[in-house]
Amino acid sequence: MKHTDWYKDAIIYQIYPRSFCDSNNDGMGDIQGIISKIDYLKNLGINCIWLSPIYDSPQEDNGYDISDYYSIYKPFGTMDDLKELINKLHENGIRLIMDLVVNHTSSEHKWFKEALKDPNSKYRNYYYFKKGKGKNYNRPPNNWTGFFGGTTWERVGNSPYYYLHLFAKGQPDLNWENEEVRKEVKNILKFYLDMGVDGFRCDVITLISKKQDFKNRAPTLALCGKDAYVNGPRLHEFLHELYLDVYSNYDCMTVGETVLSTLNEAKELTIPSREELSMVFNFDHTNVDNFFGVKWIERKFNLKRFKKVFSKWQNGMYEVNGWNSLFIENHDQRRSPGRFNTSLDNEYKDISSKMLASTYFLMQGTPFIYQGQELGMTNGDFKTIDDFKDVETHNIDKMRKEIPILRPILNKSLFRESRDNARTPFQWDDSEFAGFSTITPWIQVNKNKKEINAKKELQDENSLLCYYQKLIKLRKEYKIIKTGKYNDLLPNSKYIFAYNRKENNKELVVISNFSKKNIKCKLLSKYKEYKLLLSNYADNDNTILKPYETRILYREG
Ligand code: TEU
Repeated sequence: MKHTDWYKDAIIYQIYPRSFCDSNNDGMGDIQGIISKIDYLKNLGINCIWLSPIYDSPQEDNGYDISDYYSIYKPFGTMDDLKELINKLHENGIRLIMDLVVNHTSSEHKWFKEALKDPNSKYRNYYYFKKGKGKNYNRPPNNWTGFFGGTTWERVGNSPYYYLHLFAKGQPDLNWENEEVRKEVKNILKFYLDMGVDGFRCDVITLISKKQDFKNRAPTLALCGKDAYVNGPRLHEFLHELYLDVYSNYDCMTVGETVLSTLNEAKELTIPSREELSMVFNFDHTNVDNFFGVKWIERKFNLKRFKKVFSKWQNGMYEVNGWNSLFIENHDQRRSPGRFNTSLDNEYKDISSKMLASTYFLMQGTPFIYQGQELGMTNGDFKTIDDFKDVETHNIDKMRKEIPILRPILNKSLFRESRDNARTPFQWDDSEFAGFSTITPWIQVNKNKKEINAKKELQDENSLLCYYQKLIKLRKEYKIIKTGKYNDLLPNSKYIFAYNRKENNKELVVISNFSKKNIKCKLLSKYKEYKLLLSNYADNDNTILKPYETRILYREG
């Protein structure tokens, strides 16, 4: 089978299955729910889905803790449902990529259970078990701290041993040094590719190789030890091995979630000749509004910094024939309305969301839309800590209570940054449970379902949803969006994000006002002869950009 780069024409829609559509009314989304919405997805125009994990799991981290890679979490359905989904999507010209979570398993996975039961079992070496320190081994093997706060080590009963978990306690890290572990991963990949799956979003893939010294590292504010467990020494070797033994035999794509990777590291992961990954998710732009990459520590949004990040990644990848992913939301990020200088005021909410959409969607790379983003869904209306379900939110809340110096910062950011903000039920209509279910869902529905829902937006050609449809059409129609060179036209402007995409005698220009003010913009006269492909205002002035105005312009010849 020829390994092609179809992913460069993909427009990918991320589905978080718990919260998308509940077909059997148990309060939780499921695979049949997704099948029932294929027409909706087709009508939106997307041509690929990334499905967050649906495998069997105790759900400590909503499925990112897998207890059996070869079966489906019952409330989501069965393997037959998955096959039906793949077939029906393919019949409709939509591909499917699955979430591959292989940095860790669940502590309920049979490998881990065997490893605990019998220290001499071969499964012991599937994970990292290390002796604790101190006379009674009552201190962990080292001082590393993890992604959900606190130590990365959990003691096994009263034994001298601890196991490594970079995420929740129920997510022990797999030992990729062990060739048998890599074999298991390849078998999982083949199983799903043979079933017809078109690729994988590879969860925290840059964490799979660890420096083997397991020594203490200099203390840091967060993620102590990251130099030992991020972009480890054998990362490239492992990924290339997966490519050679599996991916190269299928027409599939991979997108790596590469937390904390720099542009140079991302290049090494994606330059086609290196045969590792098709593309990666980088988080530099979502870190513009925080300090040190720690989302809990808020930093005022700054458009110049935001633009600089895009220039760096757009040009950096172009130069090496690499490829970017483009996204502004996912299941770990808060919702975008009100973020990146957009507005939550009724008057400007949709206008500014359209502006943000035009800006990120027409760059070079594969665009992703997270479910509900196309509606302008907002953060949840959580009132107390008990309203939250997310393990990270509760771990951080614990830290907030236990560590007084963190309290002021976390008091401000915990609710705003909780991942549950993006995980509330999809708003299909304005009924009691937003058309997601007929009973109380696993997590509360947003109150604004009356104003923000798919049914309403499908009937209004000026809705955000219809605007996304138009953007998708543009990407399909104008090849320059795939291939043109990116250039920031106003890197020094505090309010305007303007860039072009150029190729031969063709030019596409995007001009966006990231502020609530009318802004005089000299560029407008320069492009006045260009054809206006799309804007979020019906009338456009020759010299002034209205609040949050965006224009997409084009010229050929
Ligand atoms: O996320 C990895 C990751 O880095 C995030 O945990 C991030 O640090 C966190 O969300 C910050 O709030 C992936 C998945 O996307 C996430 O849902 C999982 O919880 C995590 O891996 C563990 O599998």
